[in-house]
Amino acid sequence: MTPPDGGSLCTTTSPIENARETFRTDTLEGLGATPKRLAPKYFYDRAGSLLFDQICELPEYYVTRTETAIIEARAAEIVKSWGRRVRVVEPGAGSSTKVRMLLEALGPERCVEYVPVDISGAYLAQAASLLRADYPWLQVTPLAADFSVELPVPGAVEGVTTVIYFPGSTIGNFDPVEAERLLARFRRAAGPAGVVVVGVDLKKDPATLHAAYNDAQGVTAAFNRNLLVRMNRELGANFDASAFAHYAFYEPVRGRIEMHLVSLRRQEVTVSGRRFRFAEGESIRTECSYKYDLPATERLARAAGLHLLDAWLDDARRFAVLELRPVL
Ligand code: AVJ
Repeated sequence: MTPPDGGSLCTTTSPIENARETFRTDTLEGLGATPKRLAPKYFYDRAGSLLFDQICELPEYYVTRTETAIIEARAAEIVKSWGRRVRVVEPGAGSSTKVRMLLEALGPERCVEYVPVDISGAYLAQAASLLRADYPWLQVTPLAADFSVELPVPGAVEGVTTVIYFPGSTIGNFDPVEAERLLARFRRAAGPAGVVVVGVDLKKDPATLHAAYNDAQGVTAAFNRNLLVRMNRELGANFDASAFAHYAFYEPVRGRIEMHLVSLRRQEVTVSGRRFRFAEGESIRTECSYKYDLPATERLARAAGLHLLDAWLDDARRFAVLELRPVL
């Protein structure tokens, strides 16, 4: 018998199989589109996450270093207005040292809970146990979810402020419409008395931006090409990674870095049993990384029902940590 919704009778799909199927569907759709594209969230398999950690250490990649320095210098000031009892929720929690500085600034007195949110349950469990070991007083409640789709944070206890902490300029990966939706989702998850803290990379000299995505050691190139390796492994694809060039540039009209993988020859590739043709010089866009100025972040926040309460910048104004609050 066919179920009424026409779906499959087999309902026992593991989260891993589920994630694999979403990767497959998104990839086939993106490679079938003109121009070809892939979603940057798929960079972060195990190898990709390690490569990203390496990117954060590169001399050209000022982003992480700058944001970390801002948080380190201003943590006490940043957490000051968050209320007496605080729950920190971190969508896309990385192996981040940044949130640790905030948790420490809050201390056991004020910090009642930390909720790391990540698609990968395995990753989350590991991150949670590391945090529990370093902060025995901290209640860590991992949440497995794709925050770009939903952020199912349980309602806060009365008297506890929910802070949605979204560092790293990950917001830059979302186009303006998606970024507005994402911030509105954060506002709802934080609740009317909540706080949304976002790290954004700022517009600057294009040569500095260009260098940050074209490092001399080729780590960013390896990070970009790893997506091909991942498709080969997880989707039974047959990409020849050496037949694609890493290409990244700043596009000043939209104010974004674009990363591409450019086919070095005419070729045909099979992904999950489907064939895709590449002309010589044809590209797959793998990432957009939007850069903001402060007025643009204010407009974005407003559109999402938030207002800019405070902003912390480094002296060179390369990066901003924004505190947003719901417009009541
Ligand atoms: C994690 C999205 C902030 O856009 O700078 C780094 C990812 N891509 N180098 C960024 C990235 C290439 C990064 N974000």
